[in-house]
Amino acid sequence: MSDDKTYSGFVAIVGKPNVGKSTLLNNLLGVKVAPITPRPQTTRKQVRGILTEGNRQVVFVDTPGLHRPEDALGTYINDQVYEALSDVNLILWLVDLRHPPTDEDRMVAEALRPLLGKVPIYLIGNKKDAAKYPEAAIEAYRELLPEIEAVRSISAMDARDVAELKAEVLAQLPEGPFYYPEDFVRSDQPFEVWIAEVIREEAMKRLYEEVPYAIAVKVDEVAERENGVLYIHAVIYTEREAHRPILIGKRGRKLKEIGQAARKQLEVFLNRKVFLELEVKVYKNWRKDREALRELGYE
Ligand SMILES: Nc1nc2c(ncn2[C@@H]2O[C@H](COP(=O)(O)OP(=O)(O)OP(=O)(O)O)[C@@H](O)[C@H]2O)c(=O)[nH]1
Ligand SMILES: [Mg+2]
Repeated sequence: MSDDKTYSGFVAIVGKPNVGKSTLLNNLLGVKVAPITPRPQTTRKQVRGILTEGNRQVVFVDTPGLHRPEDALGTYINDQVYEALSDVNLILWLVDLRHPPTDEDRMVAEALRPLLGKVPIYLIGNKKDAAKYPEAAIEAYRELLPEIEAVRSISAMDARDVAELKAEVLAQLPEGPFYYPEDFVRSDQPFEVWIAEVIREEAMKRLYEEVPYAIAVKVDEVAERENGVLYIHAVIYTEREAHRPILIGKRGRKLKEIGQAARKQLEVFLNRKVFLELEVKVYKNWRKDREALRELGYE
């Protein structure tokens, strides 16, 4: 046996919105690379997370939740999922054990069905910690795709469950070259995009009804200041004039809260002082417009 063999592969994490895909990705990596909120459709683009352990490297691909699209953004989101399913070595299909399958889970099962026999698919029942009837639930999900390769129940927030799943995934990898340098520890997202996602996460957590879905964040300046502070300017776009006062809040309180929370998160991750300036702009009906989507980074 030679020691210089390497093993590698792509592993897609798929499922309907809000089942805990990004939580699982972040905890598999031990670094937060994807935004997490209690709201469905938080993730909008694929996020790759790279994990290297010894001679094994896995590229996890976190995907948005597959759902019934209502606009151009929704279609874009679903396309991101279908794209992520091609050419992977393993698929982790996440479901929520707190309830039985819904139409959206059936939609995911239908998307996966043609891949049976071609790629191993693991059914991962998540949120075990909060489920009343986890055994009954996982059986109901298994029935959607009975030929599935393996079935597990986990809590993506439980370190031991995540470690076990990680070991299993690493053991599955075929022989192959590393796709990223060994010391590449985060995601493939550009720095500005990662910052924008942190801001969008903190904004989504503090907004209600359709407003969290109607925003997009773009970082347009990142600059080193002489005093060691990292200066960041970002714009929060929303699709309607009526959203502007909601985003800004009484006496600017809401925007300030969002900015403070995002700044704190950035400072912790970057381990340095950050000065974050946020601006709110209206971009009429951006979610319905392909061109606007591209401009806002969804391309
Ligand atoms: N109780 C419990 N909650 C969890 C678990 N995993 C994730 N959550 C919560 O579920 C919510 C959604 O988590 P996300 O990781 O954003 O889910 P997602 O599947 O990436 O969602 P989308 O990006 O919208 O498709 C958050 O409030 C998480 O804290 C778990 O194992 N147990
Ligand atoms: Mg997500």
